[in-house]
Amino acid sequence: MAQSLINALIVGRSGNGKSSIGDSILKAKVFDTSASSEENKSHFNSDNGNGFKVIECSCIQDEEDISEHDFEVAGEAIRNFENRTDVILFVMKYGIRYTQQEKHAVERLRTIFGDTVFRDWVVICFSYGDNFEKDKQENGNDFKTWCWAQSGAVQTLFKEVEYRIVLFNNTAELLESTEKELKTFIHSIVHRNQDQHKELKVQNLEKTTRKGPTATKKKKSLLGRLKGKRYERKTSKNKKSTENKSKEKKSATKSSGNK
Ligand SMILES: Nc1nc2c(ncn2[C@@H]2O[C@H](COP(=O)(O)OP(=O)(O)O)[C@@H](O)[C@H]2O)c(=O)[nH]1
Ligand SMILES: [Mg+2]
Repeated sequence: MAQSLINALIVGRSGNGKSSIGDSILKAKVFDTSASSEENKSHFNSDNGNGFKVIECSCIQDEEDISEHDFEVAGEAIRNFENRTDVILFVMKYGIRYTQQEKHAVERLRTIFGDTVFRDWVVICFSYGDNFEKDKQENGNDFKTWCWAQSGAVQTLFKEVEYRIVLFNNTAELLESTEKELKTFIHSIVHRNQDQHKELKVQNLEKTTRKGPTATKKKKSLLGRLKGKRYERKTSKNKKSTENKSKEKKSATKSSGNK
């Protein structure tokens, strides 16, 4: 670990700032922040020596139904790290409400990597730290205070990640203090997972993307599972959440500037 790069998988909803946080961490403009992409983007910066290899992973899509492709994208990212992922950076955007879509993204990560993924692997990375600074000038609260002050589902999520939460202002150079904080959180994750011999794995689908005589059969069985009973239950739940989503959209357009 000391000599090798930290393998960081960046996930989150499109537009939340994954590419920008990737750039901030690598201290270089390498990701494309102008477009969202279906493909994994892998980068590291050997010049500045800050020790990260970063993959922007597009396994979280806003679509109601999860697809086999989402699992494959996640699996491919992990293989790109030669099956040693150190941390998942789950990107959220400061200044927007914790909407159904955000919850949906959280659930999707659990579906792909397992129920304990947040506790075991995630550091939450907030983008739009510049907006936070503006709010701070008005109310004087620092970021930790803001995190503790949140309630409901987002507070539950914060607890689940044991308050491993880092704020990024991607419009400015990465602060030394931010980098240090991030690395401290990552090291705690890495040490615990090494002690417990844990490896990040894609649920159910691990072997299905491997080429081989059984691959087709396994793919079929996965599709069966996705379309089968267990999945139907999820889908009907999702349908409800879509209804909520549209209700929410309506109310969001009515109220502006909510945090
Ligand atoms: N003001 C501000 N804009 C940001 C910040 N982080 C990302 N953005 C902008 O948010 C948009 C989406 O960011 P991007 O990194 O492409 O998100 P992605 O789709 O998750 O990869 C881009 O226009 C970024 O310039 C930030 O910290 N502050
Ligand atoms: Mg991007």
